[in-house]
Amino acid sequence: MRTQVGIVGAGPAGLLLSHILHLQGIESVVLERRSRDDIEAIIRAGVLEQGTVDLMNEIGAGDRMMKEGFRHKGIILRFNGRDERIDFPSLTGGKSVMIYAQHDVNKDLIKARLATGGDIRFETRDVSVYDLDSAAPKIRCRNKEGQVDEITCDFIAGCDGTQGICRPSIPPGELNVYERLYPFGWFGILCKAPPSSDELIYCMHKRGFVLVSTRSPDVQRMYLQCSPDEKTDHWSDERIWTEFRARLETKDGWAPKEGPIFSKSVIRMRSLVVEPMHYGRLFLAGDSAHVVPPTGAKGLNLAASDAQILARAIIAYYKSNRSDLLEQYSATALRRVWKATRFSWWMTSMLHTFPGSDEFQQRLQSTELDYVTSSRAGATALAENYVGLPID
Ligand code: FAS
Ligand code: PHB
Repeated sequence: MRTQVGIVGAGPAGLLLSHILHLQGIESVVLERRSRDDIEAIIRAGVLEQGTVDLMNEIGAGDRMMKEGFRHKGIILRFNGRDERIDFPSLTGGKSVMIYAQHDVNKDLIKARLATGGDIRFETRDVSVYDLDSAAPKIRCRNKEGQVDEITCDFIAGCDGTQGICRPSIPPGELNVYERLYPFGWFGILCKAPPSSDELIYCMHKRGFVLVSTRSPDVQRMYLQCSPDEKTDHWSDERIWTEFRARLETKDGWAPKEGPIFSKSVIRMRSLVVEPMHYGRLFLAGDSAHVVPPTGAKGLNLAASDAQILARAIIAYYKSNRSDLLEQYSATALRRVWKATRFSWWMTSMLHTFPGSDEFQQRLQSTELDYVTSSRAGATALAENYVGLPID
């Protein structure tokens, strides 16, 4: 069969790209190895930048987000037992963020795609891509009935995440890989409890970082810094709450709202960027091209901005017979990717306790937090990066 754009991966990058193209009358086929239920249940990100919120509304997939999501106008930085708030609207000309879970974003996009005749093939196996440097790149795959399909495309979008097949399909030597591994991970929990705070708390503590986030009025998402190869079954609920209480302690005796924990997972922390983000007629978008530590809440949002930049270039190709935006796609996307990579590295470095860090290092980090929260220039730099930098 033939299509205009073959998309590998039905995560936020692939689904957004497919729907934006559809709204401009451009056809695509999305191939996804997981089931629809899996995609709609995945526990990942939870913060949407202003730009991602606007995009979801522009493409007509934002209604439930606007009803059920939580608009957050700031975050709290906790260090040395005290809280300092960063107010987004006053520092960014009115911008804010939305707390809305990634699996809900996926769910809304899949619904919007299927409601408009979208071709998403779940449980597709053995996907491979080839003839990438030809005018007719191809995807071979096995559908859930076991039949082999071959799809000839004008373009292939590699939206298959960090463990996908698209990036490794680019010949060796064609890509430069920039990577930084962090000597810690995040121990993430979901628990049945009321919110402990009206806004997210990013807490720096010598026992390790903590993030207090949320999902709904009765489901909370929290993370604590742990060793990169931590085992979830070594942590009883009581041990987890003891650690949260110890690290989140404030001078006025603040304590988290506790409740039964129904999900525990360990997230590894790394920064990774590959350049360029395309090879021939294969274009990488989202985690297939870059990974950021979640401290800056950028992963999902970068997938969205890549999809927007790539869609713009593909639309210009079909509508105005222009290929310059396609040629510039990698450079345009990478400018924003590196800014988000720097911000995520900076937040991670400022807020985590590095193994072997001495008193001097800890003083530097709390002084940086003191500067960022007491200087308008410092707070503005954090706020404008957090709510999302504009797309060039
Ligand atoms: P995705 O990984 O979301 O989607 C890629 C899709 O491609 C998947 O559905 C996969 O099944 C499919 N695929 C892969 N290989 C395939 C193949 N061979 N054939 C067909 N389909 C294939 N960010 C945060 O801000 N906060 C968090 O708490 C957070 N937690 C995370 C936890 C984990 C374990 C991971 C991996 C990431 C987390 N992130 C988090 C970052 C996350 O939000 C990503 O940035 C976001 O999912 C990127 O979206 P996509 O690029 O669409 O990739
Ligand atoms: C989340 O809610 O999952 C979340 C929020 C902010 C982050 C990372 C994760 O920086």
